Amino acid sequence: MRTLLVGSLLLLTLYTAPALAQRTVIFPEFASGGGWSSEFFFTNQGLSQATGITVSFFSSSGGAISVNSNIGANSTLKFALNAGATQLIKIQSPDAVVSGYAIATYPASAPIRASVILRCEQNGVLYTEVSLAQQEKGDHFSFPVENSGTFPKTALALVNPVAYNSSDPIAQTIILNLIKTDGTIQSTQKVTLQPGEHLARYVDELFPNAGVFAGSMSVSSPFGVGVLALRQENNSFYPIAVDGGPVLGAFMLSSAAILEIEPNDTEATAQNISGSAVIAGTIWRPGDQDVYKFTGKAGDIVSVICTTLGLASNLDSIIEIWDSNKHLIATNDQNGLAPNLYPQNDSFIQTVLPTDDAYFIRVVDFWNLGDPKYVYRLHIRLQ
Ligand SMILES: [Ca+2]
Ligand SMILES: [Ca+2]
Repeated sequence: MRTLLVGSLLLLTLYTAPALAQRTVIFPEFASGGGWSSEFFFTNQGLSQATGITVSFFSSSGGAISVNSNIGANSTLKFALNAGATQLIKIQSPDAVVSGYAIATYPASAPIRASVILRCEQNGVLYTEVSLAQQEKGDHFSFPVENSGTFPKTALALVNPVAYNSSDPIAQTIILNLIKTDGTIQSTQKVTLQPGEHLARYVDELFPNAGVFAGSMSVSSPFGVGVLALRQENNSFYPIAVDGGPVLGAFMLSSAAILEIEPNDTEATAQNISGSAVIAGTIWRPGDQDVYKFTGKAGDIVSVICTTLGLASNLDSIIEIWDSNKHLIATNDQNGLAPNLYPQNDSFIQTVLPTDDAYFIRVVDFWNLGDPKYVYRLHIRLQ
């Protein structure tokens, strides 16, 4: 359904934002100095020249870092790539250690891929050489975690890039869940990052009670973050594949579904929900909206899954959470699971409530369509 209509959506996008459309990707970690070096490779996979490509470097606090490179010294390096061409950017090592993250921007239509090789050498001995691919913007991520108290250790880096929210830089509270091998949640942590901030920690620093652990970590943010995971053995680091999707099963509820009650299309007619609940609803006509109201406290975590799994539904959901002042807290269209592999039309939000307030969850169809077959289950989990 989405695939059939992508052409018209693309035309709409081009019409509303014709010339300046850009794609932003992130490298959640880079380092140079003190034996560390970083080499970036940008390749134009397309058939025409791409101009105005930028890569910018930031410290852990989000300030611009000027780097010395083979194509010049600056905090933002700009270049063009002919079709098929590769640009190598080698950050030349200063004496002091410089670390942080990098953001690259490409013309939206240019198929450019990039990776960075982080290398650490001490007294002629190579300890670490890690190749990391560029990361696309996403709200949800997950990756495997192992913690033993000694080695191997899992480390992660999180970034709240200003470039993702350039019109209105905001602090973001990121939710980290340690999920056991049986699919249940061992523990949950909240990490707030100021605009531009970068944080690198071992898993057992973020979860001091992790103990001997094997499983996965699910990461959720309201407006997109950068996430990197590394495995450390003694002095060496190895990359861990970070998937651009959450672990959903841990947040499904098994309680009996409550039936949706229409009319519920506005805040005034919203259906009240107390505590965690599963709702059986339907976007029963084109333009239908279903609004649910709950009371939350500052710091509460709310997880919402809108799923059509097993329902033979045509719904392509979008879900949103609003506060009582009509301020959008979080929104999700596709849940981030790998495209072309899994049903992509379901939605997932996991977010921290900012204040004590009445909140509204709104369910709509992406295409503004609807009929009695547009059924869904809404799993609302408050903790
Ligand atoms: Ca409905
Ligand atoms: Ca409705």
